[in-house]
Amino acid sequence: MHFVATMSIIDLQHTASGATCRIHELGATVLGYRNAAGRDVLLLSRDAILDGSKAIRGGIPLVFPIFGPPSDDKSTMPQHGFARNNKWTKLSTFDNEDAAGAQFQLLLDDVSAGRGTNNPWEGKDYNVKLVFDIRFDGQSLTTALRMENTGSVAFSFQALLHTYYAVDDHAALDPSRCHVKGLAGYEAHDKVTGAKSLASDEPVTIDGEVDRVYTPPAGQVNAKVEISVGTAHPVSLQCQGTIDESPVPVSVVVWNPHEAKAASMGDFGNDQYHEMICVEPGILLPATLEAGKVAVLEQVIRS
Ligand code: TA6
Repeated sequence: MHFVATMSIIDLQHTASGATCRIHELGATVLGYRNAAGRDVLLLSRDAILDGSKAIRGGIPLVFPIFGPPSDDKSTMPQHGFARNNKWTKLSTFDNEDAAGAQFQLLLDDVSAGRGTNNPWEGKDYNVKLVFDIRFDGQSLTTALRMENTGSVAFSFQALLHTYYAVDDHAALDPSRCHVKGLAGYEAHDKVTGAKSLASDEPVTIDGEVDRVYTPPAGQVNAKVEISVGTAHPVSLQCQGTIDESPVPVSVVVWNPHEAKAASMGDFGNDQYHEMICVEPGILLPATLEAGKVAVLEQVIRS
């Protein structure tokens, strides 16, 4: 049993609207956001492990510096990198008329889990400061991951906000009540079948295990999608990414594990594939951050 640092959960309220947000120090993972209408917009697995020993299943896990498994199979860095596997430091919280929120930070020096070996993050060449800003009001939740290359050499990276949306009424597999609009024209890479195709105007629905990376067409940078989540009003998602203040393309991953994969995840309720859809914006195309430069990935969720 490896030592697990004591970690806490921070509960925030936006007094003016009554909206609330809950954040875990592990990975600065947003566990939940309840809007002014009292709806829980995000899904946290009922079996999520919250003792700090494992990345949290649900809410908004932060993915950095890699998305998916390492491209070099000699690297032992875990899937989705180290940002979500380490204790972040809460720098501040706020609650005013307009919004409430918090700021968290993770320095590479404080990364004790998930750096892995046989990869350039193992040594002292790379350095990074991650700052995560959370801001919410009665109808919206904004999360922004700021990555600053504090080292002396450039590094390549991927970054993604792995957001789990709650779907009401167990309706995730009902195409009329759960779907994603706004990905027409993107290139869809289906990680289940390996197929690549041009996404049509048809909404993306959950008809089995769905694990697709949608890459925007040339010239498109920001992502703007609408997510139907059962009986509630659709959620709108806008996301932008910048490197050294210049916009970069934002890809969008849509994932639902469906029955078999849900049953194979010990930290996920076997039936919970009926009550969630992941819509995950990220900087996934090859990206390099020069020494001293800053990248930002920001999503605005309106419900
Ligand atoms: O959401 C896309 C994805 O890469 C899926 O392939 C699936 O692995 C999911 O992330 C969850 O990954 P995790 O490492 O959190 O179990």
